[in-house]
Amino acid sequence: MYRKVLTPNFVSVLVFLVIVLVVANVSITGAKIYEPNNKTEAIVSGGTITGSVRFPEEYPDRQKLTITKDQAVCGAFQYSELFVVSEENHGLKNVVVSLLGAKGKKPEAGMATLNQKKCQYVPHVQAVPVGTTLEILNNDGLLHNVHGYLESLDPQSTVFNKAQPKFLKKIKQTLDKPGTYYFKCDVHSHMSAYIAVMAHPFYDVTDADGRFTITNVRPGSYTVQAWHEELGTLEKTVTVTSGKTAEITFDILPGE
Ligand SMILES: [Cu+2]
Repeated sequence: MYRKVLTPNFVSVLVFLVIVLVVANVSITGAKIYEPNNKTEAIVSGGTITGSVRFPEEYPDRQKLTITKDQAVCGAFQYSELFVVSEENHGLKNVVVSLLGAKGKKPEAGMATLNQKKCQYVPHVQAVPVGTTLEILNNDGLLHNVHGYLESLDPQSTVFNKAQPKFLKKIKQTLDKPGTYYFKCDVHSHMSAYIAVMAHPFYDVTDADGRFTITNVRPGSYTVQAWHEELGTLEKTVTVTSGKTAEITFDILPGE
């Protein structure tokens, strides 16, 4: 039987397959734009997009939130995280910056934390890969109620709603859909947080100077979106070149 299988026909099919594989490999190699042209050249990676979100003119003051409940733990007031603006460069913190329609290796999901500290969610804004397991912590020694929504605070957008009494230090929740999750505490109405859940790795959240950096972007033209909880979205287009850094600034003008 074995001899019969190894007929000239079988051998020619085998040779044909080997040729196909060799040709396919050559064309795949040819399509890899990040490969160096020769061995002395460094491997060229994608490009970088960096920049800031800022108020070029007037900017809002940091608001004070009056607290009416559990003041022994939470205090009488808190500074709002809504508009945290750098006095140095007028940069705006807590803005999610991402590439629209970007395709890339799906980021690996891991763990993230949303802490409840003195009746405040920490951090106020974060961005994580889709599938991330969120650990919601409660070390305040009092009752919170974590209410999670997707994309809006419409009651119909509820994705989970969990009471967290003082003895329940940790709740786990998987963020399994891309989009922006909104968090409110149903016990303390001033508490809010946002988590942008991403299906690609091209995003960042602005720091205290309003700055962001997105790395390893495949060369090409993109729309970059900046999202802020109150201001909504701003968009800019950018062209990314291999190994280079493109700089963009989102100016928030009066009325925006
Ligand atoms: Cu609460």
